Amino acid sequence: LALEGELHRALERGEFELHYQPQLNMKTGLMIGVEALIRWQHPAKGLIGPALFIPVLESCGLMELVGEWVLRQACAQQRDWLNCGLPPLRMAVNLSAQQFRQPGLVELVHEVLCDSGMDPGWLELELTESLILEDAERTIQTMHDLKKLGVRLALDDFGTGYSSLSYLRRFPVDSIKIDQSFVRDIATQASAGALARAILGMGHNLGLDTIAEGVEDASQLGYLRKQGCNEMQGFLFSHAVTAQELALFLLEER
Ligand code: G
Ligand code: G
Ligand code: MN
Ligand code: NA
Repeated sequence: LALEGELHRALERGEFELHYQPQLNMKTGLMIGVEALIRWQHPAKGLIGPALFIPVLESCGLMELVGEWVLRQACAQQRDWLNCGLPPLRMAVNLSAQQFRQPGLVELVHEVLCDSGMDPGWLELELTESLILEDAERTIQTMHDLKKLGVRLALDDFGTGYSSLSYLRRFPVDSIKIDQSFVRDIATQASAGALARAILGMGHNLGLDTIAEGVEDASQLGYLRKQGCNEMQGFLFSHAVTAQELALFLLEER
């Protein structure tokens, strides 16, 4: 496949970049973290989003290499901002199910933390709910191994999978991310609102941080705020931006 070869070259030539989407603490209004999102700066086609190339990376066996690059880049960037005197930010990195199952993942995360000098508590790995379904015992073991490194674990796209709620007790996660699909319809569809409320209540009762994703307008913000949601992410606040733009946001904020 032509795209495979192009992706190989993209990695060699440094055409991948990370953009960072702010996550806000609604009590203080301040940025508490960012989610790192990969893009491909294609020499001819311009900026390409991950939905178009991550599946290809996964099917051609390149995801492991690119995933390592993402992790290294994200941790180095977090340290860089700190070194510039900016306040510490949580750095969230997405891991696909395939990446989560790759041999040596825990060792890799450990190595990247050591190499970057990043405090592990500021790294959050976003995992998808589908992992839980596939091989729960092994997943729990890997999660515990990752927790021993001191990193945070988040369940991404929460509510869209089929995981039994009772599993949530057994998985050592720190936070859950309410899926965009519920947030989108939250103020207009009773069922979406009810689901979001239930997830917030459950998160609260289990002592988990709960962040709403895909917040795009003031009515969604208002609804979520009323339901006690303290962390939000979405286009209402900011798209994913370059590292330089993010540093400017932080400087303006403080
Ligand atoms: O940034 P955007 O909304 O286009 O991302 C689309 C999808 O790609 C999302 O599901 C997101 O989790 C995923 N994604 C973005 N960056 C990464 C990455 O670095 N690694 C993995 N595994 N997935 C990513
Ligand atoms: O699967 P994951 O949650 O990692 O996906 C993150 C994706 O969601 C990114 O591609 C990001 O660009 C996108 N995203 C972030 N905020 C919003 C938003 O407010 N609205 C929409 N439609 N997409 C968003
Ligand atoms: Mn995510
Ligand atoms: Na998500």
